[in-house]
Amino acid sequence: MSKTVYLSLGSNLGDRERNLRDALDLLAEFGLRVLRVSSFYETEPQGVPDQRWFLNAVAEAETDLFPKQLLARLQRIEQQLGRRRLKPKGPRTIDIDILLYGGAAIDADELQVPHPRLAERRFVLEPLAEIAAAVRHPLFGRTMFELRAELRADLLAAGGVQRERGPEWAAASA
Ligand code: GSY
Repeated sequence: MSKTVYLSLGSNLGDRERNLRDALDLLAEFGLRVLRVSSFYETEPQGVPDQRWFLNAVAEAETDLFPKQLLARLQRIEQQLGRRRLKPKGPRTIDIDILLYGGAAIDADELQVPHPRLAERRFVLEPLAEIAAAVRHPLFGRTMFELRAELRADLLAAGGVQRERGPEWAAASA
């Protein structure tokens, strides 16, 4: 049975916008139906600060793939786009994370869903709340709108996030 999934996409190497758009195109080729895409957000790097800002977005998609199949497809997309990771938490061509897989809670070595840092990442919550405000976190029971509003003040201050391009980019590229 098909599931609704939410994916986080981020890039801070090369042509970041091209990388996000190519990844979104490849999702459709790899067994997902992309239903909605957030605006693109220019975001301050979290973790390792001394690197270029990221371009981040969130996509809502439907898929019949099981979670680990989905993870494997996303990793193939990252490889196809020439993902390079020069150091942990450092610059990367493209990063695609599974944020939510329906209402599932998965705690395996290679895959944790909901994404364990979803509720503390402004670069995730800002685009996620834009397209899925009423969706509830399967473990915390809070909506994405609430989680976005409840982000700790220090994280808000630390994580610069600016809406860069609205969903109209999709029409422009059609
Ligand atoms: O897994 C996410 C990669 N990543 C990002 C990101 O996508 N955006 C921002 N702003 N900071 C990040 N730090 C890491 S690691």
